[in-house]
Amino acid sequence: MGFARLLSIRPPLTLALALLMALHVQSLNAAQLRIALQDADTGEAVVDAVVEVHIPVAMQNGFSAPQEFSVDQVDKEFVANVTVVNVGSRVLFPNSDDILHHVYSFSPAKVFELPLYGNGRSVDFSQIFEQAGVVELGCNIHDWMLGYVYVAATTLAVKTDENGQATIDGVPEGSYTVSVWHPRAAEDSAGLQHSVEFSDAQPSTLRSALSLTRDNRLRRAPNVSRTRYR
Ligand SMILES: [Cu+2]
Repeated sequence: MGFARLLSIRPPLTLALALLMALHVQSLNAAQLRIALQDADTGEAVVDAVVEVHIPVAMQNGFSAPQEFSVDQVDKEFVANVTVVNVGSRVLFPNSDDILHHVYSFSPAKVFELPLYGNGRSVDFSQIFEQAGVVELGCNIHDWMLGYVYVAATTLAVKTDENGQATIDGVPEGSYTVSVWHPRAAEDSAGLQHSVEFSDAQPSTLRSALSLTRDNRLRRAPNVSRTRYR
């Protein structure tokens, strides 16, 4: 076997090795979180809870690309009731009803107002959410309309489904705080904050029970005087 032949097979080998190493590094960096939440009192699944993995700011590159979301208004309700977005994302607030709505928020993370508008309005009804936090949505016309935009620091946030379950993929290996938020979670509820170890060796699991207050989305009689500040 000549030296020339050895040289000729070297470049492809090097390339294959580089690809293998790249794949290996990627798999080392990716861990999964499996979430299951239940009501501490009833044992029922907790739907629309938001779970966020808090990675250090220095690691947030690659988890922060702004996206576009939509919170519709259907039958005088916000759909979805809870929407998870990451910082910098744009949220559209279309109106699918044949009546006017007047969307607003007084939450510190995003104060805004979209004065009376109807279906098919051509004026921009989008907002950009630059600050992490929970933004409570209301409508000046229909006081019971209540919705939430949860603005997460990164894309490592998700809301639980009808089974109280959710999955977050692509979490960097390490140990991070994982927070749980729900519109009806009692402030002193156990289970709102966890420290979770992430490794690509096996998925991490978060099974937790939340104490919830009673549903505050009660419809009010139309003649009850309204307050913008609830
Ligand atoms: Cu309305």
